[in-house]
Amino acid sequence: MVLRFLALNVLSWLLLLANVHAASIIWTNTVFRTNIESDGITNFTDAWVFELGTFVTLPTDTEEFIPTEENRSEWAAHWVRLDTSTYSTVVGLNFYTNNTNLESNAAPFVVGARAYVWGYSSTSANAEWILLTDEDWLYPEVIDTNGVPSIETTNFDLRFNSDSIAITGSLDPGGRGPETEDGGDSTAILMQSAPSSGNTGPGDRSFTDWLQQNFSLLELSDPLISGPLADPDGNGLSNLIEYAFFFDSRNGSLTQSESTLPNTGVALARDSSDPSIVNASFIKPFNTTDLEYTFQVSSDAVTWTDIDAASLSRISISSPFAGAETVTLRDIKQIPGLETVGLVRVRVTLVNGSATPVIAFTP
Ligand SMILES: [Ca+2]
Repeated sequence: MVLRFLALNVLSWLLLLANVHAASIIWTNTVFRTNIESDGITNFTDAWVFELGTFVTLPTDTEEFIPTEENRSEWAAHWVRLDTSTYSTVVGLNFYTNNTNLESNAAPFVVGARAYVWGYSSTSANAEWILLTDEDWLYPEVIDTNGVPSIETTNFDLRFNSDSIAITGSLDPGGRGPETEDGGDSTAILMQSAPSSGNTGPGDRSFTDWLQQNFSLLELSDPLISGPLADPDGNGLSNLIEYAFFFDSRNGSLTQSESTLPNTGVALARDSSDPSIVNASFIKPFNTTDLEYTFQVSSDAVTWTDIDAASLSRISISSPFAGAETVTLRDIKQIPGLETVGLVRVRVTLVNGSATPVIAFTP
């Protein structure tokens, strides 16, 4: 036991050393409480997703953007996410939680910017939301500790008996908090969500939302910078591809799917249960409103065809992390022409109303 403890300690220090320029933020809600949807009956399920972020004022706004119940149709376009947590009902914990490292105070996560937690049901037909904040939830300063590990942690805790507020939805709707020293009333409801009334949610993103969050007003007016097929960061990936596959628009690096998404967008991998089977997969945002994805195959890199109807049944979708979907085409060697050698790519079509659809391909 002693050895194990020491080993873990060394590991923690290594982790801290690797993050000397980061501020650690732990965000969570009080556990073992009840959280319900607006009908007063349905408990939050594991399909609930919580995002930590902040709201930005866009170049097109005439005044500072502050989220209110009245302007909720505009929230999604102004939202910038820092971290995501799925909600867990395991053993009745009933909580969201994550520990994220803020790497810099670059906008919008400047010192003192207000943090918000936006929770939503990702499955409910009449989607439910709760938007939480607290006057103490302010983004901390990221300090360069000059090689000395920083162990300072900022906590954004959602509790009874605090200054936290729900901008939509409500906290302690039954008035049965605050908590007492013996744990209080364990049946007290901490969070109750509200119907989102068909508004665009944080997971529902359009190409326009993505552009507004990544480009200035001047850049938005220049199609050579912000057009769907433009490549302002020169990484060989168009804006459309970067939007469709979770790339960062500015430095060509990958964003939150970094550990699992290859640079090409499509990954070929042997099946975990049967190494003779080769699967093709890609990761996409789970709730974009204006994209169509189609697998295409080729045996010679010249002629590309959409996968046949028989192959469509071998597509499966899973969730690698909150807000994302992995789309897998299983056993590509079963596709005619690909028995021994072949290539797979994904065609992405941007469908935005009356405009002509824009098409891009993964490399
Ligand atoms: Ca690019």
